Amino acid sequence: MDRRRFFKLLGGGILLSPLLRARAQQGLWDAKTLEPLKALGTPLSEYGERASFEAEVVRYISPNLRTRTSGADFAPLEKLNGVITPNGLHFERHHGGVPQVDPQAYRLVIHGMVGQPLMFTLEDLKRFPSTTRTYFIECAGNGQNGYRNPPDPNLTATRSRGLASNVSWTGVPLALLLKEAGIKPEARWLIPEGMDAVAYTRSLPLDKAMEDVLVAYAQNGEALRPEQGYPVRLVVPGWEGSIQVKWLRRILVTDLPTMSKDETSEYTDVMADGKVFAFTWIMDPESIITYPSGLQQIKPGFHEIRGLAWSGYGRITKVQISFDEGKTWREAALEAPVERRAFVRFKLPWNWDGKEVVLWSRAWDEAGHTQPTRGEFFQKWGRNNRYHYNAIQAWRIAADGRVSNGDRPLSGLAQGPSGGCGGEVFDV
Ligand SMILES: Nc1nc2c(c(=O)[nH]1)N[C@H]1C(S)=C(S)[C@@H](COP(=O)(O)O)O[C@H]1N2
Ligand SMILES: [Mo]
Repeated sequence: MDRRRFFKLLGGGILLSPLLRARAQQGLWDAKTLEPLKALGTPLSEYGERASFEAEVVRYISPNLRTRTSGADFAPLEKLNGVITPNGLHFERHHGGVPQVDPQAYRLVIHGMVGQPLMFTLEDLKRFPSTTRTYFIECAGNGQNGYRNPPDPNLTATRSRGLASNVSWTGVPLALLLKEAGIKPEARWLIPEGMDAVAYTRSLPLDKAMEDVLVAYAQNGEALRPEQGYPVRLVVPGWEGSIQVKWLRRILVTDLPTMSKDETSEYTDVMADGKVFAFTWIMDPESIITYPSGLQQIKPGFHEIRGLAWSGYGRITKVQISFDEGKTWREAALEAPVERRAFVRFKLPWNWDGKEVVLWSRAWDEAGHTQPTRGEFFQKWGRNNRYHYNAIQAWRIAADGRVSNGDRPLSGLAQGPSGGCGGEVFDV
C-alpha cells in the first residue's frame, strides 16, 4: 500500500471518532496532520538554542531599569516547569553591572586570621573534591512588589516572587579551603569580596561557612553564567541572596563583622517602631501559586493548581491552599524529591465552577515556620521595611476567568515602602 493511501485511510479511520470529527470541523486538524514533513530539518549545532517560538519566555526587566547597571530582574516563574531555573532565566541582581572575567586570570585569595594565606586559580579549585547540590537563591527584596499598599492590580507571579531561582550548583565546600589555610582559634567571621566595580562585601559567620557554603563554579551542569558570578561565586544555602557574593575575589578571615556598606545601607530590616534589625540572613518560608496567577485567564472545569514553595530553614513539609481567604485549607501534593533549602513544586487538582474565588497558598517548613497574612506582616513591620516580605499572595479569579492580584488594601497605610532591591523603582 502506498504511504499516501495509508495515511488517508488512517486519517479517515480516526475521523470516525465523534470527538475528533468535531475537532476536524473546528479546523483544529486534518488527515494531513499525520503526514511526515517533506523537507529535511536543520543540521547539528555546537550549542543548542531553544525553539524560536519560546522567545517570549524571558526575565522581566522593569522599564524603569532597562539601562541601569545597578538593578534587579525577575525569573518568569509562571512560565517555568519543574523546579530547576534554566540558566538564561535565573533572576539577576547586580550593584555595579556584570564584569567579564577571564578564567585564566582568575585568582581567589584567602587571608587574615589563617595559618597560611592561600591563592587559588580556577584549575586549583576544580581539583578539590566537588559537591553538587540543589539550592534556591532569593533576594532579600523579593516580594517587594507585593508589599505595596494599595496592592498593584497588574501583579504577576513573576513580579510578586521572581527574585528567586533554584539551581543545581557544583563547587568546592568552603570548609575544605578554610581547613587548607588553617583557621586561627580566635577567628569568627569571613569577609568575602567580589571583583565587581563596587567591591561588593558582606560579613559571613565562620560557623555557616564550615556547615554547607559552596565555592561554586558550575550552574545546572555548565560553567556559571557571567550574571551569576562567572567564574566563581559563593552559594550560602537558605540565606538571603545578598550574602552569596559573586565574582568572588578574596575572603578575609576576621574575629568581627565589617558592617560594610552592602550590609548597612541595604539589607537591614527597619521595624514598625523604627528599630533596625541587621543580619537577618535566613529566608523565611515562601510559596507562590504560578497557575492560575496574575494576568492569566482560565475556563470553568478541571485545573491543576500549581506553584513553588521554599524555605531557608530546611525542607518544606506542607503547602496549603485556601479558597475562602484562610477560613479553611486543603493540603496540596508536594512533588518528590523534597530537598532542603530548594524549590519544591506543589499541585492540587481543582474543578472551577465559574464563580468568583480568591486563592491563597501557605507553606510550612521543618522548623515549624509558616507565612503570615498580609495584615500580620504589615502589623509587625509597618511600612518602613523593604526586605523579607513573605506574606501570603492572593489571586482573585473573576467570573470571566481573568486572574488578578487578590491582596486586599490595608487601611492606615497611605502607600508601601519606596525603592530598594526588589522594587522596580530604585533609590540606590
Ligand atoms: N559581587 C557581587 N555579589 C553579589 C551582588 C553584587 O552586586 N555583587 N548582589 C547580591 C545580591 S543582592 C543578590 S540577591 C544575589 C543575586 O544573585 P544572582 O544575580 O545570581 O541572581 O547576588 C549577590 N551577590
Ligand atoms: Mo539581593
